[in-house]
Formats: sequence, structure tokens, C-alpha cells
Amino acid sequence: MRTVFTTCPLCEATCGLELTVEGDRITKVRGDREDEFSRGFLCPKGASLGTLDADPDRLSTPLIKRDGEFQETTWEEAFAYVDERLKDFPDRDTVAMYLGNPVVHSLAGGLYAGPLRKALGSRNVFTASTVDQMPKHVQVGHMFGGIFSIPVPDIDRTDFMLVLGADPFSSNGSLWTVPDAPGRFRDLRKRGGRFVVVDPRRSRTAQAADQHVVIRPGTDVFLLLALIHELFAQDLVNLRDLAGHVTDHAVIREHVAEFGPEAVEERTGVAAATIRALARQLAEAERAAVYGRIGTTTVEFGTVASWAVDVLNVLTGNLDRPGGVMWPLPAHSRRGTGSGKGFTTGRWHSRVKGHPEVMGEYPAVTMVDEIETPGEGQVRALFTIGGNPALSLPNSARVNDALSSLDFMVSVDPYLNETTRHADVILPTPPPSRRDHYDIAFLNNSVRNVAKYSRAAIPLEEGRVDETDIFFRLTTILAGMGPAADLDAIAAFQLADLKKKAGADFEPEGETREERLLDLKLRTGAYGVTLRQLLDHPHGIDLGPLTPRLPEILRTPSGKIELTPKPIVDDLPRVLAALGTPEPGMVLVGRRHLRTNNSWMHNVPALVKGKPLCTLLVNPGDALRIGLADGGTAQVTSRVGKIEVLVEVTADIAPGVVSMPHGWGHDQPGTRLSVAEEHAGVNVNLLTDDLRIDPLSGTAVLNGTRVQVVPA
Ligand SMILES: Nc1nc2c(c(=O)[nH]1)N[C@H]1C(S)=C(S)[C@@H](COP(=O)(O)OP(=O)(O)OC[C@H]3O[C@@H](n4cnc5c(=O)[nH]c(N)nc54)[C@H](O)[C@@H]3O)O[C@H]1N2
Ligand SMILES: Nc1nc2c(c(=O)[nH]1)N[C@H]1C(S)=C(S)[C@@H](COP(=O)(O)OP(=O)(O)OC[C@H]3O[C@@H](n4cnc5c(=O)[nH]c(N)nc54)[C@H](O)[C@@H]3O)O[C@H]1N2
Ligand code: SF4
Ligand SMILES: [Mo]
Repeated sequence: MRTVFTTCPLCEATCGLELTVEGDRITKVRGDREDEFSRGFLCPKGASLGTLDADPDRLSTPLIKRDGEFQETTWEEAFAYVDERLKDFPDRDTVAMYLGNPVVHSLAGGLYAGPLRKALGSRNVFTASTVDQMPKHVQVGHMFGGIFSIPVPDIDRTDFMLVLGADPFSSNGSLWTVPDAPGRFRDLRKRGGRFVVVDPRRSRTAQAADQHVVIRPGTDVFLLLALIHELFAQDLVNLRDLAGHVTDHAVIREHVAEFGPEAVEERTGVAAATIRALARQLAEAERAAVYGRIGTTTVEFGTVASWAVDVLNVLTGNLDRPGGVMWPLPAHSRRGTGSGKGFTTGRWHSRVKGHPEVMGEYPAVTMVDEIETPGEGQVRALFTIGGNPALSLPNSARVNDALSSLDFMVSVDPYLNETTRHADVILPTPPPSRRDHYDIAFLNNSVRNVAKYSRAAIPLEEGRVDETDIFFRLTTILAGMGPAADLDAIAAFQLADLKKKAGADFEPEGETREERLLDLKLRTGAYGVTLRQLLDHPHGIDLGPLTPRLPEILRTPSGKIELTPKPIVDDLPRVLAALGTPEPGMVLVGRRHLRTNNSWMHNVPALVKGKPLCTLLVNPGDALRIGLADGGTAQVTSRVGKIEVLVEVTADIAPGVVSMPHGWGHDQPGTRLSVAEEHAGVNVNLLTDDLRIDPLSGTAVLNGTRVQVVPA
């Protein structure tokens, strides 16, 4: 029996875990009380890591589909087969790639997803970002010059937080690495601070808040613009230390002139007096932070709303300031130089619908168009890497048809699920216990600067292939080096090259290619930490609270914070037009439950037991009017589809709104998910509309879908 300290890879909170390992099994999971960052916090998902890890439905060998049946095969044969079949697609744009959420949660993804995309050489790259956070990247790209320069609320030092469209008590934070978010919010209140939640649903976070502002879905943009309006109207603008670092801020006043509290109150459902009071609280707090997530990004005006969030942070002088919103500095990153050419989109456009490229990818919703539409460059082959587009993309019925029509499909995924059942080859990744972990992605969003590296808790079995090697091998295959290139030699060559570029005069240390690469990044990083030091500190190293970074962050052509970027300002007339065209009738929104993780953790018995989680929340007044009873079944219809779903009547949801979680619908034939099948639920994306996007970012509108609800 051994004790191993590691980091939970399941969500963005990056909690430290204390694992008890017996033989090749995790037999107990506890929150690591000595973890420098999470201090023992653990949620039900982390607690289930042992069961998830040992799930008998996980694939352990590659599968190749022959005559419609999956057959087990060797890794050599699987890679050789992929290499051979790819020869049928000399035009690389006909091969697409979809990268999903778990890719950003692994060292493999952090180090090798970029090279993998590059080696593919196709313009048809899609990721979960365009069903999630792309508006944030676009907005910070335009305002600060760097697509990853997303400031995060410094919750531990703030006095006031305004949270819109996020439920960190359930999601544990997003684009915001904040282990034990509930504890930190409670501490904020204990210090005498306040937080306000804007949400059409009384979420767990809203329940704990000082104030819950109920809003009509999809209308946060109007509320946010009205708050900006009020900062000017009530003479509350105070740039503090940002004066001199921003482009002319006074012009914003003109842009928001028509969004006064009275003009937006009916559309948002938020009283003008409430808006005025919120603006005052925000401006008068000594230190305040505005934070918006899913309910402000996966909506029609996601980019404008995201922009408005940070405009509020700037106009109240709370950007780059302790207790406001700040930029973390991870140990593997170097300090910025404060110079750059800014950010653009649309360097190329998609074949079928002419969508602009954003961050080198197209909207995930248009993947289906590219597969279905004949002509030169039609997508006929697809790689899915840690993604489940069959459940996670809008208009899933169409996605499923498209996937089944492909000529060739490869999935890098541990499960035979709703998506990978369509594949010709499945390359299974080992369970979390078998992999080394360092968080490349989420330390960029962390509320403290911390560093931690953990080697695999349990050695990888003989004959299995690590995810880093799967990524690397596919990269070399796509780069035309064949299925058996010498990966060590290539890695040594790359490391030498990187070493030279970084001007490093030392030999990076480590037992694996990835460790040496990480050691190089760390030692040439901002703090000069070494891999050896991290190995000596199994609970991580605390590098301190966030510190101001503005001058080195800014990479805009003007060298200032661009307060009114042209592409964003140009979208305001569309916002104004929408203000005048209210959306009558019932609308559908999403939610997350503490015991879920998008689509892929419903195969863990402890996480799906008890009351069904996949229900339609209906307000009691609406239920009475429509004739729905708690525990009954509703038929829900949208432009794209029709479903039947279990009804949960509750006053927690606003009138005129229904709420359903995503990631369910495990009743598809040909999968291997024995537990999830018993708790199938219904796929909400059979209702969401693939034609509705935020045009500036290509992000799907997943919240605020117009629906009709009747008894089934
Ligand atoms: N209606 C609606 N739809 C939504 C959302 C919503 O709020 N409402 N949310 C959206 C959001 S925010 C997101 S991020 C997307 C997620 O969309 P996706 O990323 O497409 O889906 P996931 O459900 O995260 O599926 C992850 C896949 O990775 C596999 N996997 C698990 N562990 C590993 C691993 O270690 N390595 C690899 N290679 N694969 C692994 C799983 O088996 C699964 O197939 O869904 C989006 N869809
Ligand atoms: N337990 C759990 N944790 C997760 C995940 C999970 O599936 N389960 N998924 C992870 C992923 S990939 C992500 S991206 C994050 C997301 O993290 P969050 O953004 O915190 O996501 P949610 O918990 O869905 O909270 C979104 C809230 O927005 C509200 N909402 C919906 N529409 C609107 C609107 O128009 N306006 C406003 N103001 N509110 C609205 C919903 O009612 C809901 O309470 O969570 C991550 N963490
Ligand atoms: S909050 Fe996230 S990181 Fe922490 S234990 Fe739960 S799933 Fe893991
Ligand atoms: Mo996400």
C-alpha cells in the first residue's frame, strides 16, 4: 500500500489529491490537505477518481473496425493502418480534426496538441472552444493583444464580485482556476465583502450569494452595457492606475448611449433601479471584480458581452490590481515583452459558409457543413481527439449523420461512446493514474501562482501506449515520417532546437522526453524553477499571490488597452437591433451538476446514483399553465428537433425559462458504457440550433434556445 500525491485532472480547479494505491489500483482518494493550493478540497468527482480509473468499460487496446465490427489490434498495426489509410487523402483540407475538452487537461495535450494540429496541415480544425469560451479569447485578443491574456478575479483579496452566467459552486470555476471556490466565496463574505449572481436560475452559487439577480437568458449583454452606461451617467468612472494605459475611454459613453437602465429593463427583466444600484456597488467597492462565463459566452452576443465585462473592470480601475481581475504568471511561462502586432481573425475562411478562422480554427458548428457539402475540399476523414461531438455540439442528430457518412475516422479516446462508435480506429488513452501530470493550460487562469508536477501514480502496463506517445506518433505520421519513426531521436532534435532558441546553457533533466521538455520550460520560465525542485515538493510550490503585469501583457499595436476595438464596436448595432426585438415564449438554458463532467463521467456508478440528474427544470407557474407535473414527461420542440424529458418543477428556475444539462443521451447503439446506458438521460443538443452563433468568435448559442414545451 502506497500513498501518492497528485493533481486531479478532471476539471479546472486542479485540486491536490492524496491517493492510496494498492497494487495497480487506487483504493482511496482524499483531498491533499498539504497541497499548497487546494488545501484538501475535494469534490464528488475527484473522490470517484479510483472508480473512474478502474472502469472496466475503458478500452485497453486499440480497435479497428472491419466489416462494421470493432476488433482488437496491436498498437503497431493500428498506427500502420492509420498511416496507410491517410494516403487516400492527399488534400489535407479533406481531413478534419476535432479536439475536445480533456485535451487541455493533460500534459500530452499541453505539450503536443499544437504540433499535432500543425502536422495535420488542414484548415478544418475544430475544437470545443467554439461551444465554450472562444468569445473570451477574441475579446482579450482585441483588447490586450494576446488571446490567452484572460484576467481572472482575485477572489481572495476582493470586496465585491459580480458573477454572470456561471455557477462555480457546481462547476468549480472556469477560465478561472480556483480550487474550493465555495470556500473562497464564503471567506469573501466573512471579510465583509459581497457577491452578486446574475442567472435565470437560482443556482448553488446564487443561493449562497448576497443577491441573486434573475435575468432573461441571452440578455446579459444589455445589462452589462447598461452598467457601463451608469458608470458614466452617475460619474462613477475611475481608472485609477490604468489612466495612461488605455485608449480614449470617453468614447465608450457614445457607444452605450442607447442602453440606459430603462431601455434594457423590460428586455432583461432586471429593474432599472437594480441596475443603478449594481453600478454603484461595483464602483464604490474598494476592490471589485466582474466575471462572466457560459451564460455570457455561449450566447448570441458572446464577444460583446465578454468585452463589456472587462470594460467594467477597466472603468472601475480594477484591472491588473490586487482584489480586481489579474493575470497569473505560470512557472513554465516567460514574462511578456509588452510588444506585439495585436490580434486578427479571418486570415482564411471556411469553404462552405465562409466563416472566418478564429485562432486557426473554424466554428465547431460548421464541421458538419464541411462533411456534408460535396465539392473540392470536402471533409471525408476526421480525427476526434478527446472529444464527444456527437453529444456536445448543437443539432446532434445532424452531427451523428455526418459522422456516420465519413470515409475514415480515427478517435483518440478511452471509451467506445456516442462519437467513437463511428470511428474506424480507436486509440485508447490510459487512465489518469498512469500518466504524469503538470498543468500547462490552467495555471494561466489560476488565482495564485503555483507549480506542481506529479509522476504517474501507477506505472503504465507493458504494451500500453501513453497519451503523449499517441499524440507524438500521430504527429510524425501526419508529418509524413511513417508509422515507425524514431520518436526519441526526433524529440532530442527538437529539444536541442528549443534549447538554442531559449538561449539555455544547461542540459534539461528528466526521465522522459516530456520531463526534459518541461524542465527546459520551467528553468527558462519566469521563476527559474526546476523539475527537480517540483519532484522534491509533491504538494506543489506556492509562487505567491498574483502581481500586476499590465505593461508586459499588452501586445496591441497602440501599446495600450484597446477599449473600443473596431470589430467589437461594429457589432453594437446588431445588439441594439436585438434590444428592440424581444424574444417571446419559452427559452431553454443549460446547467451543470457537481457530479457530472460534460458527457463522459456518467459511467461511474457513484456519480449517477439516486435521483436522475438529466431533468427539465420548469417554473411552477409555467408547469400549471402548460399542464406539467413534477416527475412527469414533457415534450420539448425547437427548430431542429424534438425530445421527451423528465420534468422537475421548481421555483429555482425563472418563469418562461426551462433548464436542461448537456452531455446526456447514452442510449445510442454500438457503445460500451454499461453504467451510463442505464442512466441514459436525453441529449439536449438535439434541440440546440447549429445555425445560431456569435459571429465574432464562431461560438455556438447554447443558451436561450426558443422551445415549445407541452406534456408528452
Ligand atoms: N447544450 C450544451 N452543450 C454543450 C455545453 C453546454 O453548456 N450546453 N457545454 C460545452 C462545453 S463548455 C464543452 S467544453 C463541450 C465539451 O465537448 P467535448 O470536449 O466534445 O466533450 P466531452 O464531453 O468533454 O468529451 C470528452 C471526450 O474525451 C474522452 N476522454 C476522457 N478522458 C480522456 C483522456 O484522458 N484523453 C483523451 N484523449 N480523451 C479522453 C471522453 O471519453 C469523451 O469522449 O461541450 C459543450 N456542449
Ligand atoms: N460539475 C461540473 N463541473 C464542470 C463541468 C461539468 O460538466 N460538470 N464542465 C466544465 C466545463 S467544460 C466548463 S466550460 C465549465 C463551465 O462553468 P460555468 O460557466 O460555471 O457553467 P455552469 O455551471 O453551466 O453555469 C452556467 C450558469 O449560467 C446560467 N445561464 C444560462 N444562460 C444564461 C444567460 O443567458 N445569462 C446568465 N446570466 N446566466 C445564464 C445557468 O443557469 C448556469 O447556472 O464547467 C466545468 N466544470
Ligand atoms: S473540483 Fe475539479 S479538480 Fe477538484 S476534485 Fe473536483 S473534479 Fe477534481
Ligand atoms: Mo467547457
